[in-house]
Amino acid sequence: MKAIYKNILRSISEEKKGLAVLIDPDKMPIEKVFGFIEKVNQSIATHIFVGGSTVDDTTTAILVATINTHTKLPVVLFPGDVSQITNHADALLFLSLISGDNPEYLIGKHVRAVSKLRDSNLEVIPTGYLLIENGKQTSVEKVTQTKPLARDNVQEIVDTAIAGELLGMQLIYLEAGSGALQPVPTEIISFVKQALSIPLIVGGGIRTKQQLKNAYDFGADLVVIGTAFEDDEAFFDELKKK
Ligand code: 1GP
Repeated sequence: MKAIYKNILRSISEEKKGLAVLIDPDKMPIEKVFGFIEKVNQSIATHIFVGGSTVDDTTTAILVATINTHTKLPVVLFPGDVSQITNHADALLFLSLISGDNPEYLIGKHVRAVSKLRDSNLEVIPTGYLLIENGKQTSVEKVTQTKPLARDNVQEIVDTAIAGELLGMQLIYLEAGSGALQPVPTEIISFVKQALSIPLIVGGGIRTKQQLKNAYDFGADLVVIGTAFEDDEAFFDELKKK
């Protein structure tokens, strides 16, 4: 087992929660990286995730290399597409969109990723990715041509997460979608967490310290926040390391 996943497991055993700051290469000009990463470094963030739905490979590679020279935090790819896989990162969430039935996002893109992974040192972490309905269409829905799981069908969400674990996924990620109006409901987080023995990631629409606390209190092991930091870097001030 490689270091980044091992550290996530160790944090859980020590009851420490994780926070990943998500950087979308489309929205982060290189000249802004230094100042932004300084704020990340001074915050309680434990990981930096990089990914977006529409960026090209060179942009992501340059951005990840630049981020990595400014931080000691693990930089983890959260790719919207195979083209975003770069060796400059430390790890890759190898995402399977198990809430949907599009074979491209269950196996197709994974096969195409292999030529990029063959000679790489990236830690590859198989991750079951579940899109949860949040009231408006998300870009994941549009890009992948899949429907999210209905938020009132908790049993189906729990069963999908368990199926992911049984398939050998090492993480389960409950996603409301970037900029979601409402985060994943705490009831869903709680039921899914109780059903799993692997770590649980929650993201999408978390904009306040209280929403972050709620996600942790109800069972998220690692929370991902992107839009709230993009919209207002002052949010980092509320999340400073003590
Ligand atoms: C999106 O879960 C992440 O894939 C983060 O969402 O941008 O809404 O924080 P936000």
